[in-house]
Amino acid sequence: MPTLHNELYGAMVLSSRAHAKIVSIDTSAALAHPGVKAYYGHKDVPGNNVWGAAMFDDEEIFASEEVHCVGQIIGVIVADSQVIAQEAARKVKIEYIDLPHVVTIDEAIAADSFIPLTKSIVKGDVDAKCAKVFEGQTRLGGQEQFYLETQVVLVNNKGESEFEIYASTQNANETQAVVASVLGLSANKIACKVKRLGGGFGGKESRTIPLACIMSIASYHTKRPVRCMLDRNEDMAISGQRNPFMGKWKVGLDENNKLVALDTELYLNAGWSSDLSVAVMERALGHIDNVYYIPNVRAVGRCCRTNIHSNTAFRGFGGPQANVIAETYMTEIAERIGMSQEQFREMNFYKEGQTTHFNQELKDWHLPKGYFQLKEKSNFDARKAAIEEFNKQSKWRKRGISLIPTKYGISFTALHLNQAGAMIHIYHDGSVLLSHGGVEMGQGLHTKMIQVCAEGLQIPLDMIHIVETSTDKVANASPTAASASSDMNGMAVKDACDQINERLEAYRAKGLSWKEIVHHAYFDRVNLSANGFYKVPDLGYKWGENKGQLFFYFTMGAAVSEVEVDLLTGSHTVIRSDVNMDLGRSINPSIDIGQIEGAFIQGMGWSTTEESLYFPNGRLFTQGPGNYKIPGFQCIPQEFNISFFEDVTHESVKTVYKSKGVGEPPLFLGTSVYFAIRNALWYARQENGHPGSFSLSLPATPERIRMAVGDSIAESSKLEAKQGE
Ligand code: MTE
Ligand code: LUZ
Ligand code: MOS
Repeated sequence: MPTLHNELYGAMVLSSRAHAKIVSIDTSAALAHPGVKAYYGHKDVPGNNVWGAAMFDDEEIFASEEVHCVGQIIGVIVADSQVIAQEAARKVKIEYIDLPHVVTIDEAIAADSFIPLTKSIVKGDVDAKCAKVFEGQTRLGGQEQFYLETQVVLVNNKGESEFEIYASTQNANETQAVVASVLGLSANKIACKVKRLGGGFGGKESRTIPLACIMSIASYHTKRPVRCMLDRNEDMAISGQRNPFMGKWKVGLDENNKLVALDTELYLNAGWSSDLSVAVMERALGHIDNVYYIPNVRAVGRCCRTNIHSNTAFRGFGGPQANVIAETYMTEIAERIGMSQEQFREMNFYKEGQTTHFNQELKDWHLPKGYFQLKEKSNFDARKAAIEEFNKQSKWRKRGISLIPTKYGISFTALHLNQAGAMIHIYHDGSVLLSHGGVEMGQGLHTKMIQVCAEGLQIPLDMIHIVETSTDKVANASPTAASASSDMNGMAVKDACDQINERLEAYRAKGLSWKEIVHHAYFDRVNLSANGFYKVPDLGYKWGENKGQLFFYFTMGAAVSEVEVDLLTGSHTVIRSDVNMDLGRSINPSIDIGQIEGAFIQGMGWSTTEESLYFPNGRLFTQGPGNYKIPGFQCIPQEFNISFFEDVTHESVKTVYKSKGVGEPPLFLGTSVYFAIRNALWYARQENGHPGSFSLSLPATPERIRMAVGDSIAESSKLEAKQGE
């Protein structure tokens, strides 16, 4: 956006300590810097200095007495330009007294440092009799969202206590609400507007809000527009990442190797504040079964409070983390009982009509069908045999293959968020201005909403325009998240179309063109605007009671990946990946294929090359693209095939045009690359005298792969790799 008249820039003053008492703040040198207008801290907050993204208000906008992580915001320097503001911000001198801190999940457990809300799902009796019992532990790391556009906010103080906020947020409504609270104003004075995002991936579901509040405070006091766009290092250090997880599991089988019981404790690293972490844990608990029927389950989830940036939503939101833990216990148990991976999975698949551990009946359960379609299409059995042959011939290069399924529950686990609104204005020339509650972040939501509107009003796509998402067009919108935005906003758009169609019915009956209809209706004084609304029906899960529906439906799919691993360097190449998914009746297959590809690559990056590391003092080590490796072009599978389930019904799916949410569900399937790498390592270990099962923490970086080969070189240089949490 072009610079506004009189615009200022805000640069944050950040904590350099993981946990400390603030003794003094000296801003004199910073304020003496030419071009600097002001410094604002916690004493300058006109309203409430405390907020929270979900269940707890446990975050200060500006740290007052104590800091809880490196990068926590203490104050803001406002200046004429970005360079001046950043330079001056570095001149603010802060004295601290250090306090004890924890960085990892293990340290938090040892220090008993948890967010005080433990969630659990219990069904049946986990102490039921089992023929065999297996135990293990799975660890997986965080992930930086790495949207191309970093967090950015521009606040315009319009006078008369009115503020306009342009923010890179997936959550305009909550931005409006929290800014109002922080400024001590009512929500009707604050408008938050979003044109589009250069990617969000969950990282802008809540973590843009503090930035919006701070720029609003600066704009409030200076009475001028204030902007801030984090640079990449700042963004990575302070705006939070995917929650790392650790899962302890104990799994019981009957004498025929059917799953009988799962007893599991999940831990996530929340960082310094609760943010969305408890909701992430709820979703994780609901995905710990993946696609397997387990009659007796006890799943307990605890969120560790640590002294790192506050971790947050990232595409999948705890679902992929739980699915990884599930597929790890499936993989390791298959190895321990000496059964083929595929056979052990297939015999434990849910069947139509069975209920999950959260007591939801599976309807239109086509996972087994789609899985077998993929197995056949990808020529799985023949390729597996060919890999065995290849591996017999090749000592230092091994190939591996995996076939990994998933199901993903669509709905916000927080009931109230499952609502959406839309607004349609038809102008006298027949053109339509469409607004809905969702944000466009590259996922194609606006395109789909225009399609729904065009279908609803029976007019061409090019007569409809969406300008932006704005809290003054659609109020109380939920975040654009949980892959539910097409479903929910689509229904709200359809509702608005239905209202208008009812009013225009008489004109349509006359066989008039659209322009004529609108023209006549206008002169007859017919209301040509409509406000659509939708609430997702049937939901209402009760935690603790384990009753009521948690998800509206499930999106499901499976992936096959084949890799070749260089055992000497630990590097790998993805030879081929195939994905087969059930997306109902897709509104836009091109967009959906793009979503599957993008999510898959992100899941692949998370489970292979992307590793967040911290110094023991709590500072993020992997703070830029130089030492945090997202997938590049050469990482993409050399052959990459996407398809949809064939020949399946969607009787129970009550969404708009029976389409299904797609944004997050395929992400987990990217870990099929990790499981293929693990499979290649299994062959290597057999040869190197380490038959049987083994654990491989995620991500499978070259270092971890190399050390897992089990050859004499690796054995003689064994150093425990530091965990990614
Ligand atoms: N695709 C692109 N290109 N950019 C994004 O930021 N975010 C993902 C997914 N696909 C994202 C994306 C996430 S985290 C979610 S929840 C969904 O899109 C949200 O949009 P939807 O509800 O319209 O699917
Ligand atoms: N956000 C949220 C989400 O607040 N609740 C959810 O259940 C959710 N699920 C996926 C992604 N974001
Ligand atoms: Mo997506 S993690 O629900 O923004």
